[in-house]
Amino acid sequence: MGPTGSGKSNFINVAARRDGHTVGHGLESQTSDIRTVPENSSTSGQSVVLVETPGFDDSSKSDEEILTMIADWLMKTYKGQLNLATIIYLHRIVDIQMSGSLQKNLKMFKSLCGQEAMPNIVIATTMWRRVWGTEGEEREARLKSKYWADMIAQGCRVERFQDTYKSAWHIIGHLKQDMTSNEKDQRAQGVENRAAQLKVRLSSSANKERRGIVGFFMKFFGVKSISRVDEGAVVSIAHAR
Ligand SMILES: Nc1nc2c(ncn2[C@@H]2O[C@H](COP(=O)(O)OP(=O)(O)O)[C@@H](O)[C@H]2O)c(=O)[nH]1
Ligand SMILES: [Mg+2]
Repeated sequence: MGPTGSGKSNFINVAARRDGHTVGHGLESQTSDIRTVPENSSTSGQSVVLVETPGFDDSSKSDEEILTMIADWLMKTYKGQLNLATIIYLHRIVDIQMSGSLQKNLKMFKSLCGQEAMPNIVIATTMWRRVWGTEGEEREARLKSKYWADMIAQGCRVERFQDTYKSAWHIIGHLKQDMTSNEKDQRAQGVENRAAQLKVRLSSSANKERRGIVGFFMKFFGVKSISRVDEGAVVSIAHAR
């Protein structure tokens, strides 16, 4: 998981020894924007499925659609035969600031996975070849102490992706024992509850944003009050000018 451009496709291509041209390989599937690639673990030979989910900044979909997609996938996986071994969250070390969009991605990711999943989570930083001197290390230290501290305290690992097959499998790590079906049920239930809460939060912040736009138009057109405000009203005031 991770924002668009954080290197998710690249990570999977390196871990599965695919170059860009073999995407769409017979065994791969890409349904509803979730890409799955079957592969064998480099260490144990166990069969593994590498999964790429879209980031919360996909311009073709709303946050709510992406949330639903990822939550449904997580629930289905917890309830199914697969064992969700490692969740990797990618972050580009070249990013100078934690922009609003990066913060939102991280917040949604944390809130959706929940505290109990933290020991299975690895934050992996990408694009180390594009930073110079101690720039990357300093940025990593700041991220660890400011934005990732709570996750680290809850058992999440932080690693650097060095763009190699070996590094990818080091990050994926030793595959954990299967969870009991009871644990899996609890995880699925947790995801369902948290996704529902997040949807409420998303829709209330969308409403706040809408009120913000209405307020802006009222000020702009010198309107003191509007008794019934909806998006249509704002559009017609805008057109009347
Ligand atoms: N140098 C470098 N480039 C990367 C790395 N990961 C991704 N890229 C490049 O960054 C761009 C976006 O990566 P991509 O894997 O498509 O990101 P996604 O949107 O998260 O799937 C592509 O042009 C990649 O070639 C990395 O670890 N190092
Ligand atoms: Mg991608």
